Amino acid sequence: MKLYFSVASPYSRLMRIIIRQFNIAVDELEINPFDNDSDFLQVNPLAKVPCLVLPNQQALFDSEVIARYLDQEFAHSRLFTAEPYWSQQQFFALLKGCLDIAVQLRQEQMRAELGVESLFFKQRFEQAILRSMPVIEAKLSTFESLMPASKMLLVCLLEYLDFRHQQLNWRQLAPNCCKWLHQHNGDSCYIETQPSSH
Ligand SMILES: N[C@@H](CCC(=O)N[C@@H](CS)C(=O)NCC(=O)O)C(=O)O
Repeated sequence: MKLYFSVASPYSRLMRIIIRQFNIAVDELEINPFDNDSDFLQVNPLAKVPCLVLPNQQALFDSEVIARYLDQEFAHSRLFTAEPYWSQQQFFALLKGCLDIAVQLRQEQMRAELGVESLFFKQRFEQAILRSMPVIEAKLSTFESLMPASKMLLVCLLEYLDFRHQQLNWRQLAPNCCKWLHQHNGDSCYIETQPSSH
């Protein structure tokens, strides 16, 4: 299998954490999705990473589809299983939604570099993240144990906020998430996949 990824992408990071945690044989191919490489566009017309290409050449995207595929094939379907079931699924959706907005906010930074930033959307995205952090903090404490996929995604989210949006100072709004992060981001699969912008 082949994974198209970028080191700055938090969605790609989730894939790379799963791949490491379960020792899945995957060739990781680093790309910049904005380069519009023709081989990449052939497998994912959306031009977004991550994208997994299976041995039969079938391409899988987006990150949640790939994660659920890897879970079923290589992780005994444990990654998305925890009780209470719907609360755990909802929490995953909350984290993913917050990450989507953090990535949109990053795109506003890129637009600012092009001189076409929208203050309205920048503030809207920032406010959504700032509203979500205390909700994530409160919900986190309600689970006896967190669904494994959510644990991985929460590390990806919090460290992406540190990487791209330090000005938001999420630790002030979610001090228990900060403690939680220190207890959960030390494994090699997290350290090896930390975001960078090289
Ligand atoms: N919903 C997609 C989002 C993927 C995504 O937005 N990836 C970003 C990098 S973090 C990307 O490839 N952006 C390129 C673009 O927007 O053209 C997923 O979960 O995989």
